[in-house]
Amino acid sequence: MTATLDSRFSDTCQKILDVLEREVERHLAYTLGHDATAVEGPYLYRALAIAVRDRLVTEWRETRARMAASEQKKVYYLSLEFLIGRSLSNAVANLDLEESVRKSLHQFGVELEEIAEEEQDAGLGNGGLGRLAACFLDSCANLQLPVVGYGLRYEYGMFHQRIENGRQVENPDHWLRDGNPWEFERTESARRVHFYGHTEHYRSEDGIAKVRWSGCHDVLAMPFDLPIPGYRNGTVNTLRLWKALATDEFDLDEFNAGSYTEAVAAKNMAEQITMVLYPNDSSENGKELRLKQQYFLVSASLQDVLAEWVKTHGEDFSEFGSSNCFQLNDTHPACAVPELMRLLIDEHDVEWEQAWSIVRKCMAYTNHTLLPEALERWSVRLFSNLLPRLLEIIYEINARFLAEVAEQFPGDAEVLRRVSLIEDGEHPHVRMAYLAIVGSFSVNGVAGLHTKLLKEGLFKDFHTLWPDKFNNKTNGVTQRRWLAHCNPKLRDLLIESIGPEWQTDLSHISKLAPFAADAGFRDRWRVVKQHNKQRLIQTVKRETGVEFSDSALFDVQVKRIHEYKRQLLNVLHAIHLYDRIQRGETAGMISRCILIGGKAAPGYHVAKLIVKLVNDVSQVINNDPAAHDLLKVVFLPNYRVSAMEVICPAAELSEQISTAGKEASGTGNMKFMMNGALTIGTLDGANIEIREHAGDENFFLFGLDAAGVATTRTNYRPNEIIAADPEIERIMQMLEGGVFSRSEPGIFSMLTTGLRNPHDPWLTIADLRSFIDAQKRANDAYRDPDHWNTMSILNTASSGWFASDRTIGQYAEEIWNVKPLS
Ligand code: 26Q
Repeated sequence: MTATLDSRFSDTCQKILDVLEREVERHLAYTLGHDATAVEGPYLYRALAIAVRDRLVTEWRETRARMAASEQKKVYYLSLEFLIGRSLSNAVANLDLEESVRKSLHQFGVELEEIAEEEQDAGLGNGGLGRLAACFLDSCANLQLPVVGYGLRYEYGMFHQRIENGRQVENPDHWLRDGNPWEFERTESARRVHFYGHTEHYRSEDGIAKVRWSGCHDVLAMPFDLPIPGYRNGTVNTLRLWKALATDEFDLDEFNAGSYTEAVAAKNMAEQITMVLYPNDSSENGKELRLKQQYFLVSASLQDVLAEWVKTHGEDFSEFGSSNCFQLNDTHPACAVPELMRLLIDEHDVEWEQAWSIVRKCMAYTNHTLLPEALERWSVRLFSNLLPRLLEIIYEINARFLAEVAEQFPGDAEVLRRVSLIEDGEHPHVRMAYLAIVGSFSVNGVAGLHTKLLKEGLFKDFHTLWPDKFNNKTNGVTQRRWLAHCNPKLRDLLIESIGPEWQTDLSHISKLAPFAADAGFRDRWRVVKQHNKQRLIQTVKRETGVEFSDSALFDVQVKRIHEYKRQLLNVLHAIHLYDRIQRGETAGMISRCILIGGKAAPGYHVAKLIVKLVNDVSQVINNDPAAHDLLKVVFLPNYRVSAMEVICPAAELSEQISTAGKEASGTGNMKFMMNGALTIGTLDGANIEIREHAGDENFFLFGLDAAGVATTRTNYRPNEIIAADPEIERIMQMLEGGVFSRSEPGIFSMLTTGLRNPHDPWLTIADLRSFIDAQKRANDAYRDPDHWNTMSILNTASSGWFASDRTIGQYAEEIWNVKPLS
C-alpha cells in the first residue's frame, strides 16, 4: 500500500470506529432508552448487537435482491431444528469488525468476550442434527450459495439442565424473554396453514375432478428472518423461522355466541404450535402437537416458495422442479412430499403426473439414524383427523408406487408389504422414511459406514429398486465457529504459521503437518492448549466446584445422553482407574480429569439414571484424598453450543465410544479433532473417516466393528466375560456393592442388570476390556508430551476433510446442482 492509500485506509477505519462508538451510544440512549452513565452488560450487549446488525442489513438486502433476480436454481433447507447458539461474535468476525468493536467497548471498560457472554444461546435444537443445520447455513453463506433455511421459531428452546442431588432437573428456556436483536418480523409474508376439517370431492366447471379441504381450523404462520452472514464476502443469507398465531377470525362462532373471552383464550390452541421444541424423546413419539409442528413448518415454507415462484412465473410450473430443491433434514419435514402435491394439484390446478414429476425432481432426504426404533411413524387415525387431505394423497402415492413395484416383482406380496408407505396391522401407521424415499430423487446418509448400512439394512428394498438415489455425504462442521472463533490462540498460531486461507478453505490446514516435527512449534502448541485448559478449569470450578489441574489429561465426553453412545462404558473405565488407585496399582498412571456432559430426554429414565451415576461416582472419587492427584470426574451441567466453545479447545482426549453401527456420524468428534484432541473410539460413524485421515497411529481404536457387533449378538454372555476378567469383576462388584450408592442402595440395579443381560443391545461388557487397554495406551502416550503433541498437531492438520464447507460443496455439486451466486 502506498503512504496515501495507507493513511486513507486508516482514516476509514477510524471513521468506522467513531461511527460504531457513536452508534452503540445512540442505541443505548434512543433504541433502548437506557441511561448511559452506568451501563449494564445486558444493555450494552443489545446496543452493540443492533449496531452490528445494522451493518449486515445492506449486504443482506443485496443478497436477497441477487437471489430474487437470478434465474438460478435455489435450495431450501427444511429442518425442525437449527441449533445456532450465539450470533454476536459470529457477526463481528464475519464482518471483520473485531478491532473496532473492541475499541468501542473499551470506552465502557469491557471486553468483547464479556459482552458476548450476555447473549443467550439460540437453543432451537436437540443436538447433532440441529447443529449440523446451523453449520450448513454458515457454509452455504461462506460459499455464496443461494440457500434459505426454513425452521420454527420456538418460544422455548432446549430445556436448561440443572443437577439436584445428582439428578437432572429440567427448567424452561425462555430465550426470547429479553427480545432477540437478530430477528426481523415480516408481517407482509404471513401464510395460512390448515388443520382438521374434511375433504370434498367435486367437479370444476370444466368437468375436472377436484378436491376441497374444508371446515378446517387455520393457523397463521408469521415469518421471522435471521441474517446468516458469510465470511467477509458480501453475502448474507436468510434463516426464516415461523411463529404460529391465531387468525383474526379465530372461533368466530364462539365469539358470536357471546363467549368473547373464551374465544380469545382459544387463541392459545393455535399459538401452542411453536411454543416449545420437543426434546428428542421416545416417550413423546406419536404426539399430535409434534405432527402439527412438522406440517406447520412444511406448509408455510412451501407456500412461501410457491408464492415467490408465481410472482415471477405465473402459474407455469414446468421449470419449478429444475429450479428448486428442498433438502429434508431427516423425516421431520417429510410431509413436504404430500404437501407439495396438494398445493400444486388443489391450489394451482396442476395434474397428478406433472405434480409428481415436479415433487420427485425437487425433494431430497437426509437420514440421520440407524436405530430402527427411531424411524418416524404416525398413526393413520391421527393423520386422518389432523391432515385429512394429506392422508388421501399419501394413499394415492402409495397405490401408484405399489403398482410400480408389483410390475418389477410380479407375485411377490411380501415385498409389497415390506415397502408399503402404510404399515398394516390393527393400528396402521404411515412410515415417514419410506414416504421421504419414494418422494425424493436423492437419499443420503451422513457418513460412509452409515450410508453403507442404510443400503444393506434399513432401506435395502429401496436400494434394490433405485440404487442411484442413494449417496453419502459425510458430515462436517464449520471451522469458523469451531476453530477460529472458539480457539483464538490457536487461530493466531495457525495464521502465523500457515497463513489465513484455512478459514475459508480448510484443506489448507494440511500445511500444518510438517510443523509437527518442529520442537519449538510443539512447545507453542502446548502453551495454547494449556491456556485453553485454564479457561475450562475456571468453567468447571464455577459450575461444579471441582478443581481440575492443568497438568492432567483432559478426557472429555459431551453429547446427548443415550445408551448407544455408552457414557456407561466411560464410567466403568473411571471406576476401574479408581479401583487401581485404591489398590495402589498406580505405577505409570498419569493424572486424568474426566469430564462428561449432556442432556437426557426428560422421559428417558435409563439416560437420567446414567446422569445420576456419573454424578454419584464423581462425588465418591473427588472426595477421596487417595484419588486427589490422579483422578477427577465431573458431570458438567447444561451442555450446549456455548459450552462446547469452551470445552473443545481444551480437550485432549475425545471419547467417541458408541456401539459400532449405531452412531450415524457424530460431529462433536470432528470439533475435537480440529482442536487437536486425540480420539479414543470405535469403528463407528465418522470415526472411521477420522482415523483414515489422522492415521491409525494417531487414534486410539478399540472395540468390535459393526460386523463383529452383529455376530457377537448371536452368542453374547456378559456374565462369563465378567467372571473371567478380575479387573472387570471388581468394577461390577463396586457398582453392585453400593460403593456409589451408599445412601440409596440398589438405585443403579437397572444399569447393572442391563450390563449383565445377554440381550444388552449395546454390548458394553463386550467392549470393556478392549476399552481399558486402549485407555492404557492413551495413558502411556500422554507420558511422552512430545509424542502426544506431535499426534495432536497431526490430528488438526488432517481435519480438513471435516469442514462443513467440503460437505456443502458436495451437496451443491452432487445433489442440488447449484452454483455460487456472487
Ligand atoms: C423424535 C420424536 C419426537 C420429537 C423429536 C424427535 C427427534 C428430535 C431430534 C428425533 C431425533 C432428533 C435428532 C437426531 C440427531 O441429532 N441425530 C444425529 O444427527 C447427527 C447429524 O447428522 C449425527 O452426527 C448423529 O450421529 C445423529 O445421532
